[in-house]
Amino acid sequence: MAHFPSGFVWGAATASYQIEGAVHEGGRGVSIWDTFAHTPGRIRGGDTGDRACDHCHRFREDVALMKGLGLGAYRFSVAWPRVQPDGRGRTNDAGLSFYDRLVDELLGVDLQPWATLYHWDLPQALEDQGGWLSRDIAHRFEEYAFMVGERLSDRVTGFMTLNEPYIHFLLGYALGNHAPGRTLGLHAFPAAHHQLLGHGLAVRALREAGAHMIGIANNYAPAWPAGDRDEDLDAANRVDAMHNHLFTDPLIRGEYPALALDILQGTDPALLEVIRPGDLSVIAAPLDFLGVNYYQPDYVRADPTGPFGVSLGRIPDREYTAFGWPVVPEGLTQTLTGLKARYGETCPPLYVTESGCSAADVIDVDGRVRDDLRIRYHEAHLEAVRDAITQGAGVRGYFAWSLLDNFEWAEGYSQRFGLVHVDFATQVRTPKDSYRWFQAFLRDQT
Ligand code: GBH
Repeated sequence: MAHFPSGFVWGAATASYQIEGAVHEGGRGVSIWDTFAHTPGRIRGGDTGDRACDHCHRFREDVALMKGLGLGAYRFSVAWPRVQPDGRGRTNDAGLSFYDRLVDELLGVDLQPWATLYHWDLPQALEDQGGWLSRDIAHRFEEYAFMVGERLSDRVTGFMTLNEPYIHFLLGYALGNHAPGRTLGLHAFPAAHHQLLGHGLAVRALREAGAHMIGIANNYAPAWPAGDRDEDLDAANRVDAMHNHLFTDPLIRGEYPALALDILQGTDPALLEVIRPGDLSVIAAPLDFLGVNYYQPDYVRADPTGPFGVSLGRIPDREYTAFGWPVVPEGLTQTLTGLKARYGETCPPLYVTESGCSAADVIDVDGRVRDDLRIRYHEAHLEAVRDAITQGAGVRGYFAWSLLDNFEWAEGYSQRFGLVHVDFATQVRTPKDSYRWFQAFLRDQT
């Protein structure tokens, strides 16, 4: 495979609740994911993140694994309840110290730390006060962002405010398959707006705290109509508005997409009252980069019974991951060039902040972990990134999801996304074939 531009950032990504464990240690508060995972019936197999990859105790080993792979960067998330157990007021110094040690360990071996402030593990105390449905939370997030920024901005390369506000809004507040498990349908819109408002306030707070490279990690999916009926084309436009544009137009253009406003207005005109004068200029705080998490296109059919009048289907005739998601690398090219086309000169530099797949591992008698699907997956998606660069989308980095097999939310430990296999009973880490492949690929890049 041809070479990537020099200075291209190569990394792996993880998230706090998915790997850290140590949920009762170091003064950490309870998060909505602790509550949700301990509610019977929510997570496959009754799994929880109580121990996960025990990363809090094993982070040195995990950093060494990344170094061994040849990566130059690591995207992790900070657990809000570890740093501020009640989501307001008191800082928990032991929690901040953990991230201090992690960052120093990374710098010690020349890995750039990239920190996400919020990857869905809200302090339960804030959920009890309305969570992201309540406007106050945006200010709580601002305060928390400043706290983390003050402590880490002298050493962290890139900050991301939120991870995938769309997925958090949709699965957490509209459909309920993620924490906090609310099923409000489009009446969950305040959770979208308040995340965006919190993002804008946090960008400002991080800058005041000395951060210089600030972005967000959004989930993107090109909307593909499943048929050529006009209804399906309309349905695809609605999904594009609600999934992609709703969480990006405000950041870059300072306005909500008209189609999304129509859809919300049609659901309940009162929903738009959460947007107050001045909010959009806060939300549009200048960004240094835009993080792109990509998995697959939305394959859309008109369906009056579904949210925003659509249902999502499965793209036919593809290779499928262990999750059943189709492998569609050209959707990543389309996403990256689409962002550049929509926002033009105002499009911030792009980083792929997540890309990866779940694959059933085949473990040989000698302990070798074969995951050919994952190798094909990353190979094809890297080629897709190169195509986007050739077509003029400024892409500056690629973070594989994920470093380790981990707690895959509602699927518990049943879906494995890691370049490194984790035996959850013993916590033994074993680099998979994809790890070796990536290592060879990176060696070839220099
Ligand atoms: C990311 O979310 C998360 O940031 C990360 O924490 C997580 O572990 C990782 O992805 C893997 O899941 O085929 O119709 O069911 C990704 C959000 C939502 C993207 C579901 C793919 C599939 C839709 N994903 N979507 S469907």
